[in-house]
Amino acid sequence: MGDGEHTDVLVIGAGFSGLYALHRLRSLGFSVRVLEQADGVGGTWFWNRYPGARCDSESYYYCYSFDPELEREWTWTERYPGQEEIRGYLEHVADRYDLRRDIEFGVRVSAAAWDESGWTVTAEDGSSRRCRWLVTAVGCLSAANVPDLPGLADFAGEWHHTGRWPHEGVDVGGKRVGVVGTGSTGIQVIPVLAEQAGHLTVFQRTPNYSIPARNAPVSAAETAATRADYAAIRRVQQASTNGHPFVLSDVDVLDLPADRRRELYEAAWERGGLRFRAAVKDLLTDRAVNDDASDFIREKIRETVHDPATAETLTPRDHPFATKRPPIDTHYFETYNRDDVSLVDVKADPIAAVTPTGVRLESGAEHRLDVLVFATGFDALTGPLLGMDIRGRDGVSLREAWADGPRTHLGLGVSGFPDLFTITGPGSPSVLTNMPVAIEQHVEWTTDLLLRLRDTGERAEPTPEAEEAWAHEVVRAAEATLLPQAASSWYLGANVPGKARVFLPYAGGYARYRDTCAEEAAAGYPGFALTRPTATESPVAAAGR
Ligand code: NA7
Repeated sequence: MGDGEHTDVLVIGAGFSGLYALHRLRSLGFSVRVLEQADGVGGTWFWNRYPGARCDSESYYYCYSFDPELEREWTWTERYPGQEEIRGYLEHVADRYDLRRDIEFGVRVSAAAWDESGWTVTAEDGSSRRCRWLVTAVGCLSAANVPDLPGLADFAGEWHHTGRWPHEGVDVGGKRVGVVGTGSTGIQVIPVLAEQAGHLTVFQRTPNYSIPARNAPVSAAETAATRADYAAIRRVQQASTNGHPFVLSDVDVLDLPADRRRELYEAAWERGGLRFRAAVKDLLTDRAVNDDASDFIREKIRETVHDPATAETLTPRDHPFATKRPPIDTHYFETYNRDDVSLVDVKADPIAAVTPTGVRLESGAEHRLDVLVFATGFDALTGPLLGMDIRGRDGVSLREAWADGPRTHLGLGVSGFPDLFTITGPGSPSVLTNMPVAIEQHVEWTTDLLLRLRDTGERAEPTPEAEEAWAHEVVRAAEATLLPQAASSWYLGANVPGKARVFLPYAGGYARYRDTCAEEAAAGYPGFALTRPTATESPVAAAGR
């Protein structure tokens, strides 16, 4: 294994996507190697080890569905799986399907270049490998976004991005800790750090909505009921917009009398989590409905947070609920009632610099800190791909091709980059869905196409016309919702300075997307140019099998 090796397929990344791609491709007789920069499997769940890291999807459906035996043998312990439990699950999957023998750990891919005979993939250590088909399984939220703050290098304390949390943990006991960011991650980490730190200061730029998660242990009876019902649960997921097994409400909330509407919201608040969204019909398409639901959450913030000024600072008013990824929490708003927690509004008074002793705001106010935590998110969807120098036909780089924002066909392929497949790429529903559902569909669709290519000897490359049409569909789908109204959303690339403002995921819904992909396959892949290499070219596949 290693330098100079040659396989049918190289997969980059050993998270949910890479593991399933390896399993399925190998089962179909392809030679496959997975290159993973980390020392273990898990992808996002390998790196995000910050205190409180937990999935917002519920455990019984945040998992693979491809093998009923796997569903029967794995037992989840909590309603929402914590980071360690998810990593344990993926390690179990790696062992159960004997995947590790085809994974090289500690190999960080820096470049990939296509020529007429296939792909050459180069790692940071200088080693290179060849393949016919290149599959990126690099995740959507894996390129950490650390703000470029002057003085950070001279900070005398320690600082960490939540997505690169030290494996040995961080001792914050009794220390002055600052957290920048109040997205899903900040909302998870803040209550836990508040319990441990001497004093916690939260630097908030944009206030966020959050729904109580209502995490709890899963009882044996619940596990048994889920197992008995799994086939039906999976059917609901497959027919859904977001890959969650929730049946969306058909009640028009604005037609309800005030007391009934209140009851509906209160019941959804009590159930908690992402199910809150499902309780409100047309939440993401009807602004009046959304305003009403948003008002309810704003009221809950006022009820929960004792100090009215702090409550007001925490109250989101700049975007409709759920137009940014809606966080769910355990005692997030309650945390601001602690004497040892303070909130700083860095929209009103932005961070000017990090000093050796803490953070200085533009007003000159100083906050002394021992530990600074950046819960500042990710260069989403495009970041992990553009972090590698991927070059297609005529040496054109993906960075050049995507200078004005990413363009793909179905999120899975890019014109000018033959035989490259981007699992959960930009333009796929990925982050708008419960990820394992999207991942299984992407992997199965891609591997089906690879089977055809293996049989025919063809190359596959999206046509510019198909890419253009899909770009329009991505825009149309987003504009049919309220999602683009959140100006500071990472869905739009707005969180990364200089990033093109393009709506990144496909908002048309998982079920619709899956049907579109199925139609593409049934019609013989009209969105792809399927070409046979000329006699003078020597496809890697011929040598590789
Ligand atoms: P998010 O959702 O991108 O949140 C990042 C937070 O950090 C958000 O509150 C940002 O404010 C804030 N931020 C980012 N840069 C800065 C700077 N320079 N100064 C102050 N505040 C800043 O990332 P998460 O990790 O929480 O969640 C990512 C996804 O992971 C999540 O949506 C789930 O899908 C799982 P902003 O809102 O941009 O004003």
